[in-house]
Amino acid sequence: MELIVGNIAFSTWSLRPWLVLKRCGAAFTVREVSLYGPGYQEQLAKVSPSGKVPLLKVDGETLWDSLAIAVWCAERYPHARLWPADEKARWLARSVTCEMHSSFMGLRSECGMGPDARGVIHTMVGPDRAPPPTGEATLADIRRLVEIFRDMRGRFGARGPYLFGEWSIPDAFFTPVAARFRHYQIDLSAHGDDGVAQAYCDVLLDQSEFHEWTALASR
Ligand SMILES: N[C@@H](CCC(=O)N[C@@H](CS)C(=O)NCC(=O)O)C(=O)O
Repeated sequence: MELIVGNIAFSTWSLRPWLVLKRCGAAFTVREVSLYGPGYQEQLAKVSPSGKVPLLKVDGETLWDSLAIAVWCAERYPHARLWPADEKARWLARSVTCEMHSSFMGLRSECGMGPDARGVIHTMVGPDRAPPPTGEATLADIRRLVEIFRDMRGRFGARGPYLFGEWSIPDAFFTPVAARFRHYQIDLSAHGDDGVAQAYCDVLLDQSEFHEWTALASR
């Protein structure tokens, strides 16, 4: 099984299924393709039916889209309990995962990862930092994320440090957000946080798997 990812330093979509596969204990190799530079799209088109990464090559098929790969993992590795055991928590875990997958365009565009218009490369993993965002759409996205983190941790967090207590797929989807918040020096207390959302982000950034991903990026 092979996971094809974009640049490990900044491909936020790629980090998600990589974290999920790690939590499954799955044996897989990683192939990194570049998402910038001359001719990169032609190279990408040779491996990717959608022209995007991540992709999972398994059982003679190529699966694409980070959410589809996460759902596939939950089916293939039921022992990994990738969705919360509690029924209501599971419904809401899917809701927040899908919201993360389909929304937050303000944050994504103003706090981009990868090369910006000036050629500066923003990464999830390095010590470099960028100025905080000011756009209204971005600030609304940050407030919504803080609200999700506080709400779910408050309701379901008693069993552990992750969003629904024990680790589940939403944690993979929110890890790149935590890295974006760190890189763009976003002070969550200025956006409705009482400390719960920041503590959750700190847990995500301190996952041993995220440290492993960071080490892969600096190889
Ligand atoms: N919804 C897709 C989005 C994938 C996506 O946008 N991937 C970016 C990389 S982080 C990409 O491949 N971009 C191609 C490009 O930059 O040309 C998913 O979840 O996998």
